[in-house]
Amino acid sequence: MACLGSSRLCARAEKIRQFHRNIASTALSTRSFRSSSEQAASSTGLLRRCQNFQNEHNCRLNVARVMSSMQTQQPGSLPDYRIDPYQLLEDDLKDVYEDIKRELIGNTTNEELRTIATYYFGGQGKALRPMVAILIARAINYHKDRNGLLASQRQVAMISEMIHNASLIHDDVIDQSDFRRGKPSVNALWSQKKVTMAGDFILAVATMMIARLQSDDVTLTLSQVITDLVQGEFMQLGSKETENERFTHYLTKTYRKTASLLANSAKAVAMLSGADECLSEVAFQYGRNIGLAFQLVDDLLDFVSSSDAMGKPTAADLKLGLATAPVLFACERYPELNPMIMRRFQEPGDVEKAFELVHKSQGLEQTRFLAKKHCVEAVRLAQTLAESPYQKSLFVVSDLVINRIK
Ligand code: GRG
Repeated sequence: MACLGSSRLCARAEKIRQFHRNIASTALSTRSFRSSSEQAASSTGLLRRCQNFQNEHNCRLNVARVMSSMQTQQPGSLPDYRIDPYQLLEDDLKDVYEDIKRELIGNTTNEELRTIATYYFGGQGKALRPMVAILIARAINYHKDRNGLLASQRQVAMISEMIHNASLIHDDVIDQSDFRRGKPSVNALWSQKKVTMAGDFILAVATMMIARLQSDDVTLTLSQVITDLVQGEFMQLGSKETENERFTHYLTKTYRKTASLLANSAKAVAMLSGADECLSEVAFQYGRNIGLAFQLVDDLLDFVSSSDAMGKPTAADLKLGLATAPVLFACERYPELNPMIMRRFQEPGDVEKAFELVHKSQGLEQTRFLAKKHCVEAVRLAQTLAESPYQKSLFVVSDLVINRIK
């Protein structure tokens, strides 16, 4: 796992430095960011809607904003960091999958259930969620003059990956996917009934692990993730009529399906560290911004990455009838996308036409721009923590998210 992360980071060291330079030269001062965002969103006003969304959904962010505004140094002016977060956390992460598998196997004697439930813990994933949870935990512990990682915080990192993989299993059943991570997806190998129950089993074992932590606050925080995931998936089944409603709907869905897990896991480890409300909020907002950026890049990669790199087919979202950020942005330049969005790209030629229009529009650039905005915000929040290798790694994570190719 650490090797995977390391080689990925090595290959991107230059990109990372470039990203810091880009941040410095484009988006970091509020004024220049505003003018750039106006450019990117042009006549559309979509970015303004995104900002409205952010305001509505983040009233609590004000605390973090006040804290971060006390910092004078901007992320763009930071020196380059050549830290590999996966390498830094090598000891913490190396047995995460083995420990998860031990928990799952220890809770059933049914061999087939064991095999299905452990199938996605084979080490092919990026382990983003445990990595971010442990990084935040260590950065916050350091901030509070406490070295090391609590066993309970490492448990949260494991629980986070378990909830993630349970949701992937259910998602693969719903979408009837054939491939994930370059392998046959779980539902391609076993029946839907067995696979769905295996997903439930992972969630149940994760719930036992949450109970063992004996913290009502952590239980509430992590339970919220599961309600968000389900609601996010439900939202994806419906469409909205107007462009305005559609973007708000998309961003709320994105928060619930992807960002909530990172945000609430970060908050849970902060609470276990004894963080007060302000500090827990910094952790939450860091995870939330990283999660939103991650999903925006995911939606972008669906249009530009090869299926080999992604380990699943490209333009998968369009084929599933989903209009993600690149399409929603493109729609402003090419309104003919509207009826296609409403019929969920069901008519012959819809997927191909929508794909072409997205590439002809500024939709991909606008999506990347919005993702960068969230990364910049994540870096700004991380800057409010005491300087440490873990804090610096939180900056690097934002680079990894924006520059990832798979
Ligand atoms: C059973 C908890 C539960 C939920 C049911 C199906 C569903 C409701 C929610 C689906 C949530 C989902 C699959 C969101 C997609 C998030 C996402 C971007 C996944 C890909 O993450 P990566 O690239 O995956 O980090 P790896 O393979 O690296 O682990």
